[in-house]
Amino acid sequence: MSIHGGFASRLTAGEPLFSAWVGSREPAVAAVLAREAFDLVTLDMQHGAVDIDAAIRGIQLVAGAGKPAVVRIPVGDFQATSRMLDAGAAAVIAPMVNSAADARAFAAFAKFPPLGERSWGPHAALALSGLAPKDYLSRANGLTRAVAMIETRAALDALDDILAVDGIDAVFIGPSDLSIALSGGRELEPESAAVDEAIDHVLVRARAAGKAVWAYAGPPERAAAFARKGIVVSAIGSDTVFLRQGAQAALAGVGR
Ligand code: 3PY
Ligand code: MG
Repeated sequence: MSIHGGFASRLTAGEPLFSAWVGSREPAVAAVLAREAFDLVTLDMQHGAVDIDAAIRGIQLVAGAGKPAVVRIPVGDFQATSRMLDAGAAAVIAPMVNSAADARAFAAFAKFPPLGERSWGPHAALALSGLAPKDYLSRANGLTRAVAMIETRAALDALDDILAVDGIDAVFIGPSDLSIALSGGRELEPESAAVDEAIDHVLVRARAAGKAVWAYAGPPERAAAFARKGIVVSAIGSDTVFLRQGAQAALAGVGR
C-alpha cells in the first residue's frame, strides 16, 4: 500500500498516531526525524522557517523514510493547501480557522469538485500515492486530510459550524493559543484546566459530528494522555525542543 493509502487507513482505524514537529528550513532535519519511530512528520510553515520550496523537498525526504508528511500552512494562506497536496502532503493543517467561512475557504482548496475547487496538478502526489491520474482524481478527496485548527474563542464559538463543513476532515487543537485566548492574554498555560476543558468539549462535539481530533501535545507524556482521550494524531516536539533538550542533557554530563 502507498504511504497515502496506509496513513488514511490508520487514521480511519482511529489508532493513536504520533507526529514529529519540524520548523527547520533544512529538509534533512525532517528526514532524520522521519527515521525515528514517529508515525508522521509535520512541517510548520506558520511559525517555522519552512517555505514552499523547503516543504516540497521535505515531503519527498520524509516519504523516502516511508512516512507521510503533513504541512501546517501560514495563517489564511489557503491556496498553499493545494500546492502542498500537489507536492504529496498527506494532510494540510490550517491555523486560526475561526469561522465556517474560513473552514469553507480552506476546504475549497483541499478538495476536488464537487466538494471543493482544488485545481489539477498533483506533480509529486501521483508518484507518492501510487495512483494513475484518473484514480488520483477520484480518490484524493478521501486519501488526504484537511485539518482546521481550533485555537481561539471565535473558533470554539463556531465549532459546530466548522465541524459541519463538508471537506473538513478533522480539527486540530492548538493548546498554546487556546490558553492565551481563554485567559484574555494573561497566560501561556497549554496544560491548564481551562484548556483541558476546551479539549474535552472539542472531543465531544467532533465525535457527534463524526470528525477526528488532532492536537499539538509538546511533551511525550501529554501526547500519551491525548492518545488515551481519543485524539488520533498528537504532535510531539518540536525539532528545536529536541535539539535543546539533547544539548542540555549533554552539557549536564560535563557539569554545565
Ligand atoms: C498552539 O498550541 O497554539 C499551536 O499552534 C501548536 O503549534
Ligand atoms: Mg497556535
